[in-house]
Formats: sequence, structure tokens, C-alpha cells
Amino acid sequence: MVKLLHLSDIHMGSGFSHGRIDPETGLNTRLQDFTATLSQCIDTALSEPVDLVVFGGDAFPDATPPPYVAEAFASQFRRLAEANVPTVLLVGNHDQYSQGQGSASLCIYRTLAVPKFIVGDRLDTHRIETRNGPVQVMTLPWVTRSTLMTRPESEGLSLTEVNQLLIERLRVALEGEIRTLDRKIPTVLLGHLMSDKAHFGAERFLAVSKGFTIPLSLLVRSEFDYVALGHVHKHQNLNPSNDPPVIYPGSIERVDFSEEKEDKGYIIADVQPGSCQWKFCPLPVRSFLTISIDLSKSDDPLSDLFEAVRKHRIEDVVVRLRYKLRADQIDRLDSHAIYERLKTAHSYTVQPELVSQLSRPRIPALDSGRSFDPINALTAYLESREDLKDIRSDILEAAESLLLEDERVS
Ligand SMILES: [Mn+2]
Repeated sequence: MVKLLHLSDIHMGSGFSHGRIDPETGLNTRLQDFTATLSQCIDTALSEPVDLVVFGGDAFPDATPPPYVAEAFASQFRRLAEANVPTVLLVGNHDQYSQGQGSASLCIYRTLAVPKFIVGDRLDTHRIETRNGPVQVMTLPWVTRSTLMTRPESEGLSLTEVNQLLIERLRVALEGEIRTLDRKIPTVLLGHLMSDKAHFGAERFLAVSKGFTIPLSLLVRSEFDYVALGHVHKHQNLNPSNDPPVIYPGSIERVDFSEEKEDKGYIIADVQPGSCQWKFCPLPVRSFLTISIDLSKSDDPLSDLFEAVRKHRIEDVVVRLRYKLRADQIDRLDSHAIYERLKTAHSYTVQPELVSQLSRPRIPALDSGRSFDPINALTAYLESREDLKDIRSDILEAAESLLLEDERVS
């Protein structure tokens, strides 16, 4: 049996707007938060101790992090190398460098031959010797259309047809790889991908339309004992029957406000051929809090606003204060008094919204927080616009080719 720690979506160096500069270090406090949280994951890996660490991708917000951010990341993973813990670093969409082929921010670990470190930048199977015996890890990094398809091949095909062809090709490639597996040792699939059964977290907003969704049926295979995923920031198990578990641990820190209510953490799993025991280990990360209030009917907007703030503990919290007001109330809200009231927060943003008498109704189909891919959203919008009826199909066609073009460029 092999014990592993699975973490993902570190995004170190992001969310600086939610922090401030620490006068002692000159660093953004959110970098310090992310580093401290990553440090806790590494502490656990060393104290358990685990036999293997798998990282599900998205180390930084992009493939060219500033040196001090790359160093903060490296100084934590270095502790695994020093302790001789085998570690697999998978390449996510944010790690891929869009100019030039086959380069990613994490490839430096291979170039430097960091002991026991493996970089997963292609579909491949790695047999790894751990202190509790061998394990095999199949790496499936973020796949784009251009990975599996040439430009002429997608000529004249609709977005749906292209996606079907891509999934078919991935199915064949995965099947080929699966047939090379040794069924006598624990087996992990490590993938950075969007599954069709995932509940979206922030990643929906971070990478709209890039890449494609992969059917869960491609991942639920008896040949895998544990499927370790990255990409979606909200922790979830896509296969509740656990045969095998298909797990997004989620991001380790809140990247933005869309993750306000999500628990953050990592996974510890005991893996052996045919079975797996896993648990989600929560991390004590900094709280985010949205305070929303409609002041447009208030006689005393400032005290009503303070009353709304008073209901919450805001010390050391990243606060977002949203309020609605009428244009004639603006003078009655003293913004300095509001800033003064919020100053014990770790950081805050104030988002006033003027209530207009002439606000246009939203399209009902697009309301209620449902998620749509860009084409479906555009279709719903166009259906609400009688005046665009004649050019509806032209607009949709243009949008599809823009989305495809976007993919080719990346
Ligand atoms: Mn991602």
C-alpha cells in the first residue's frame, strides 16, 4: 500500500488585489498566505510521512511567474526533494507557455534533475519506487485542441464535431496507455482537466472556452485505483461509489471571491491495487466575506450600512462591501467613514451600485446563476433580440469560429 498526498491549483502569485504590502518584507500578504498554506501541505507530507506527492497542476497564474514567486514555490517543494519524497508535478493550463512548443513553468524541475521529481507534461506512465514499494502514475496534462489535431483537420467542422473528434482521439490514446499498466501495483491517474460532471469553481471564469470537457466515463476505469485531478477549484469526488475515487482536491487557497464559501484543502489517500481509502484535509485559510445591502429604500443609509457591517466579524478577513443606492443618496454616504469602519479587515473593496429607474430586465434563461457555455449563452441572448433575427445564424457562426481561433492561438 502506498500513502500519497494530492494537492492542486496552487496559483501562487494570484489574488494580490486581495492583499496589501507587508511593510516588513515588502511582499504582498496574499503571497505570504499562499506560501504559508503550501508550507502546511508540505509539513503534512513530511510528518505523515507520505510515500508520494502528486500535484494536479496550475502552479502559478501564468507560465512566466516573477522570480520571487517562482522561488516561494520552489522553496516549499525543495523540502520534498531534500526528504527524498517522490513528487509528480503535472502541467495545468496556467502553466503552459503559449509561445513555443513543449515549454511550461514546471519543466525547469526536470531540466535541473531535481531528485525524485517528475514533470508530467505529456500523456505518459511513470513507474516510481517509493519506500513502501512501487506505484505507477499516469500523467494527463491539460489538453488543447492543437495537442490532438492539426488545423486542416478541424477545417469546416463545427465546435461540437471538433470536440467529439478530440474526445475520440483522447480515448484511443488513453486506451493505449492503459494497456501498458502493471495491474499488480497501485495505479494513479493524474489529470488536469475539466470533466463533464464537475461542479464549476473559479476555473470557469479563469479559462472560458479554452480546452474541452472530458467525459467522466473515460476516467472511471477499474485499471485506476485513484484518479487525482486538478483544474476545478471546488473540492469534489466525481465518483461517489469510489471505484475508483475521482477527486478534485480544489485549490489550496481562495483565488478570488467565487471561492468565498468553499472549503480549501488537500487529499491524503492510501492506495493499493483494487482499493483506495481517502480523506479531505481542510486547510485553515483566510476568510473572504461579501456583505451586500440594498440602501435604496433607506432613510439613513450610512447607519443602515454600518448596521449591516456590524453583524459580521471582519478582522483579518478579505471583505467585499456591496450596496445599492439611489443617485440622490450619494451625498449622504461618507466614504471616509466607510473606509474607517472597514480598516480592521485584511483588505476591502467597496462596490456601490446605483439603482436605475430604467434598468433593463435580464433574460430569464440566463438568470438564476445557471452555467452556460459561451455558445448557449449567446443563443439565449439572440433569441431575445427580434431585431437581430436575420443575422442570428451569421453571428453564431462567427462566434464558433472565434472560439476555434482562440484555441488554435493557445
Ligand atoms: Mn486549470
